Amino acid sequence: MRQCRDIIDSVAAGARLSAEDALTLWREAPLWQLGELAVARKREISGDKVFYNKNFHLEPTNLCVFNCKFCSFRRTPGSPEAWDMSMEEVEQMVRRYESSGVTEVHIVGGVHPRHDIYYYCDMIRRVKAILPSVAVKAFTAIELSYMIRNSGLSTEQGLRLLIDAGMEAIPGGGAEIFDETVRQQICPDKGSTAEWFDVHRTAHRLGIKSNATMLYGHIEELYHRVDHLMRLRELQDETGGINAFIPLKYRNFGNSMSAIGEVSVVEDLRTLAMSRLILDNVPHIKAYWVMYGKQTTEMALAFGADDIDGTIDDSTKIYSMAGADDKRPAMSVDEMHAMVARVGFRAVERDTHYNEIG
Ligand code: V47
Repeated sequence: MRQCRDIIDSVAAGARLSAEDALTLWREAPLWQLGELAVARKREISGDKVFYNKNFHLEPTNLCVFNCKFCSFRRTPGSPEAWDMSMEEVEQMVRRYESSGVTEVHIVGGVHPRHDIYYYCDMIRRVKAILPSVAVKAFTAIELSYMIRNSGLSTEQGLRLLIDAGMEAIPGGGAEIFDETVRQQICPDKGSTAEWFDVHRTAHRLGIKSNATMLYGHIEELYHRVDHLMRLRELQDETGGINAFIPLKYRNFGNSMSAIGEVSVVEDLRTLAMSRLILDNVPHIKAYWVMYGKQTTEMALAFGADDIDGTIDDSTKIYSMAGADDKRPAMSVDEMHAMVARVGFRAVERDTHYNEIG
């Protein structure tokens, strides 16, 4: 086994990490040194820029056929806290963003038992009819896999229908932890790791870029995180279709794994830095401010993140229901510029495809 010192030297010289070396580095390197290495790597890719966009989320329902143990969002039919928007309600919500300058809508929700792919194509078309220039980044791989199979189609046929309707990118959710034994414990009935990869690989082949996530800080061990990142690095070597990686910290309020607690901020920063270093072929590492809270996000910028997501405008409930600080998450453009400047970087507005705006 190589010494941590030697691994640090080879990473600084630009070498690719093996799984074994990554684990040693993750366990043993001082936090400040991980930050230094990760920021050096970030600077090679995005210089002094930190990206954000003007976006909102659309969460059409919190009914879900799956019952993931970490989820605080799902409700069962008949619950006073359940919602299931009609198409008219979806349109009403989207109309609020006419002339707002938003460039992206992120659509994600529960996996609805009855809606098929034609329903979701109709939803995308209605969104685009109201906001024609806004990019639709829609549905986790698990939602996609379910709606496509539910309609008797192959992954490719299903994705082609959604792309024709106006879907431009796929968000990173549903990845959780790829290791099948851990996945079996935290979300036993959810779509599998193989399904997640099938959807993303097929989308990349069809020219659609996607994000990838990892839910960490619950029952998994460090080697499961390394394995997760290695599987993503392999996919990226094969397709080049991943735009951004987003580590998602397990938040423990209001779900059946609450007793586990939450990992420390230092653990968050180590995870961000190690993600930047292992995923040497993924252009962007996103510190999702809604999940970390604004203060940790600010620190994340000194640990290799080059994206903070967007303005959000109080349109998502997934994290406020799981215990995030901001119960009505929103961040103005001025606030984002000030946050990024405090860390010594430059905030740059981007679109969904990372083209710079303005
Ligand atoms: O897959 C659910 C996670 C994800 C909890 O692609 C939880 O730009 C922590 O993927 N604690 C959905 N995490 C959200 C997501 C996402 C978010 C922002 C940007 C992008 C992007 C993607 O939320 C789920 C799951 O991993 N999640 N419950 C929880 N209690």
